[in-house]
Formats: sequence, structure tokens, C-alpha cells
Amino acid sequence: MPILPMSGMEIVNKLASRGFMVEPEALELLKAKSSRDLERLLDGMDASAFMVTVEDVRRILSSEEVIRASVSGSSDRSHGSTVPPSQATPAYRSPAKPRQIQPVASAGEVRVLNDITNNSTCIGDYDEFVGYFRYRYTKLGDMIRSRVSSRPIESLKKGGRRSSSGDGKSEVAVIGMVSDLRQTSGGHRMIELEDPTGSINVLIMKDSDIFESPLILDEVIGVSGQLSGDGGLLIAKSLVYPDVPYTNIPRRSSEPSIAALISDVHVGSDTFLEDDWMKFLDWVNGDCPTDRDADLVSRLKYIIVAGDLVDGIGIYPGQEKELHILDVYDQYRKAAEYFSMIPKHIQIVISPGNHDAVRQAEPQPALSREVQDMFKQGNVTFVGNPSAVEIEGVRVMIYHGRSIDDLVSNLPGASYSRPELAMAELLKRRHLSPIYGGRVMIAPEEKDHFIIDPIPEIIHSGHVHTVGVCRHRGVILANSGTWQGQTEFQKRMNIQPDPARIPLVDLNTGEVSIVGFRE
Ligand code: D5M
Ligand code: FE
Ligand code: ZN
Repeated sequence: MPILPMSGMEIVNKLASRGFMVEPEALELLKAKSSRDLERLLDGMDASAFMVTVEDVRRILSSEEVIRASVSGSSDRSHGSTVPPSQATPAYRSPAKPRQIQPVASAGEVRVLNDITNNSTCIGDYDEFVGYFRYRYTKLGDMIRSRVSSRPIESLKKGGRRSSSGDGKSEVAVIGMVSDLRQTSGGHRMIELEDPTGSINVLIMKDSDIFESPLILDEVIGVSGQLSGDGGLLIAKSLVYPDVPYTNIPRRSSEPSIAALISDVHVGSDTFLEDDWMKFLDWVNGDCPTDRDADLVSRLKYIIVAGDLVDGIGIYPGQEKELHILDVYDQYRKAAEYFSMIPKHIQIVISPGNHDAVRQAEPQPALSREVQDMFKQGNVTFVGNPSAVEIEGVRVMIYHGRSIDDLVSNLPGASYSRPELAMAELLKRRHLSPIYGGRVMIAPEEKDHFIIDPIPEIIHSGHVHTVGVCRHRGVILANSGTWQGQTEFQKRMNIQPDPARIPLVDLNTGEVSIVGFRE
């Protein structure tokens, strides 16, 4: 890394690319510093800050502590590979107790990698939202920045245009959050893209190759193209998503252990399919019709539940008419009774969904202590939604999947019948719930728990009550269906559930099989 002093313009651009403006006096101080100092400053800046002040420069550059803290983070190793630098040296206020990835969990052990439980700090005020979106922009922007050479949006309008082609037409790239999407009267698409320095209109011509590219509000993308006129419009040539790199190599376990993915059990609902569920419990206990089943069950070491364990109460108007168990605690007691029938050598992970008795805003914390205490068998780990766990070196990101509703209503081609395709669109955006202001109520926590980083081997969702599995650049995307039959509400909405079928993932080969328990 060069350590020479930098020009004022270089400093301004560098700071702007990470979302900061700079006070003139602070700029003067920075001109006397090296580029390495500038990196240190960026590492120490609070993500919710907008302006780099003299105070920031003095505080951060005179403090060795920040550097030592980030170096110790970056030397942390997990399963033989280094934690990505973007995670080790965050450009945001560190949470009080960052959870660091530890070495590989041994067989039969569940290691929690990321979970909001007991780490929630937000009260939902305006500044927190500003900080939250700044964090999201910085993290996702960094993933794109390694693939395109971008400029701050504001610099395009201030006579800072440069021509690379020599024909007077400027080729530039920007990274921004999509703040508006519309069709022009001429049938082209217009995107408004925002970065912390400003916003720009991006035109996708109807005859261009990228016209059909799937785009949604609030996602972070890179756009390269040509500036037109006074620099107020960018004609897009190509789009860059944060996506998983082609070089991604998924981790595998050394043992041929199997994880069963389930969700949306809806204990307490009058459409809960108890007979099918009991068949599943019998199967887990070795009542297997075929040798293939017996082989799968002998290797079954984990059952992961991605939310809606119970049907809950008061989730939608008139729900009480469709409940078989009216008290939510009784519903959890019944669920605990079922889970106590699972052999103790199988580790269970339970994450909540929108029917569970935790806050509705996401990220949701784990089920309450009172509920956890009902599960007495000692093989259950309770985590939040979303969360990430590691089993035998394999990382599983668990997310109930409410954002799939938002994708189905906003992304052409996304459907309830193929939830895995919507999940692939989420992975491409490296974010589990990109659209703000839809069905998912987002709590502006300090850190964006929806960001998919590091890249897991498996993303497991539910919510839509249909089963679907696919693979995107080595990552297994699985939606685990439901144990609830069609409800009155779903009849009205014409939602066809696909109950009592579950994906099983072989952690050693990455193979997925689907087993069914329908009576
Ligand atoms: O969601 C079960 C299924 O029902 C899932 O496909 C989403 C859909 N659903 C749930 N609530 C709504 C509303 N309000 N409108 C449209 N579709 C909905 P679950 O979380 O189990 O109730
Ligand atoms: Fe559900
Ligand atoms: Zn749900």
C-alpha cells in the first residue's frame, strides 16, 4: 500500500467513496498524512457519521488502540481460511462484544456465528436508520468495489468528468442504492441511484442487453456506462451485483452427517398436519420403510427449524377461529413435547418466524427464556432470525423468509411456487431483505444482520410453505415447506402449500434429497 501523502482531491474522493464528507480544516490536517493514515481514519470512523471532523482526525490518528483492535480481528481464522478483511476491520462503530468466528465446530456441536439475540441496541430513531443504511451501503458497496472502479456520484457533476475513450464520451462507474425505479414514456427504464454524496438518474435503454435485468428498490448495485450532457444522466452499459464470486469454494464436513431442514410447523393451528408430523418423528426414531431411509436416518445429526414453530395468536384477524390450541404458551408446550421425542444425539436449532412470540421487527431475537425452558432435553440451540450457525465446518444462514413476499410482489418472475429462485435473487444481492418499507419491518440495528457475509454453504428459509432447492455458485438455497395444510386465508389468496416434505443436506457431499411424510 502506498504511504505517500495524498492530494486534497484524492482524499475527498477516497472519503466520499466510503460515504463521508470532510470539513475543510480536517482536510488540511489529512493532506499532511499518508494514505495508510487515511485507511486508519476510515477504519476508526463511526458509520453513522456523515462528516469527517478535525476532532475525528485527532482522535483516531492519535489512537493506536483502533489499529490493534482491527489487526487482532483480521488474524482470526476459521476452518483454515482467513475471515474476510471487510469483516475484520469494520468501518463502523464496533458492537460492544463482537462475535468472532471460531475454529470449526466438532461433530454434534452447533456454533452460533451471528445472532441478534441479546445484542439489540436500536430504538428505531431517524439517526439509527441513517447509520443502518450507511452500513448497508458500505458493506455491499465494498463487495462491488473490488470488481469495478467507481466514482462518487457527486464528483460526476462537478466538472470532474474524465474521458477514457478519447472521443469526448465519458466512461464511468458508480455504486449506489436504488432509490427509484420507473418506466419512461419512451419505454426505457430509469433508475435513481444514490450514494452518500448524491444521486443520479441512470437510463437503461429498451434495446440494451441489460434491459431485462431484475432490479428492486433499495438494493446496492454498480453501474457502468456513459455520462450524457452535463453529467446528470448515466446511460447504463452494464450492471454489477454484489453476488457470490465465481471462485467461491464451499466448505464440506469430514463426516457424512445429514442436516434436516424444516420450518413452519404451526403447532396449535387446526390445519397442523399432526399425522404427517408424527410420521416424521417415527422416521427420525428409526421407523424407516426402506434401506435408503435407514441410511439417511443413521446419518441424521441436525434438525434446523427456520421459524413459525407455532401458529401463535393474533397474527391475523380471525385467527382464533382456526386455532386448535388457543394459548400460545400451550402451543410451545406441545411443540416442546414433540421435540422431546427426537433422539438426543440429534442437535436441534430453532429460529423464530412471524407467527412466533417475539418482536415482529427483524432481526428477531430467539424465543424467550420462558419458552426455551420448556425444551428440557438439552439438545436445542435457540437463535434469532436471521442468524448463522456452523455445524461440522458448514455454515448455515437461517432466515424465516418474510422478504420472499416482497420479492414475489416486486420482482417479475418471482413466485410462491419456486421460492428457491427468489432466494437466489437475495443471494445475488448478498442481502436477505433488500426492499425497505414492504412486508418486512426492519429494525435499524447497528449492524445489518441481513447481509450475507461471509458466504455460507447453505441458506435455509421457510415462510412461503412450499419446498424448493437450488444451488447458486456453490451455495445451497433451500426452502423447507410446512407442516400446515391450506388455511382459509391461503385458499382466498390461492396459495397452494406443499406440506410434510423436507430437504435433507449431506454436509459432506453437498447433495440434497427431499423426503416426504404425507399420509
Ligand atoms: O405465511 C404462509 C404463507 O401465506 C406465505 O406464503 C405467505 C402468505 N401470507 C402470509 N400472510 C400474508 C398476507 N398478509 N398477504 C398475503 N400473503 C400472506 P405465514 O407466515 O405462515 O402465515
Ligand atoms: Fe408459516
Ligand atoms: Zn411465516
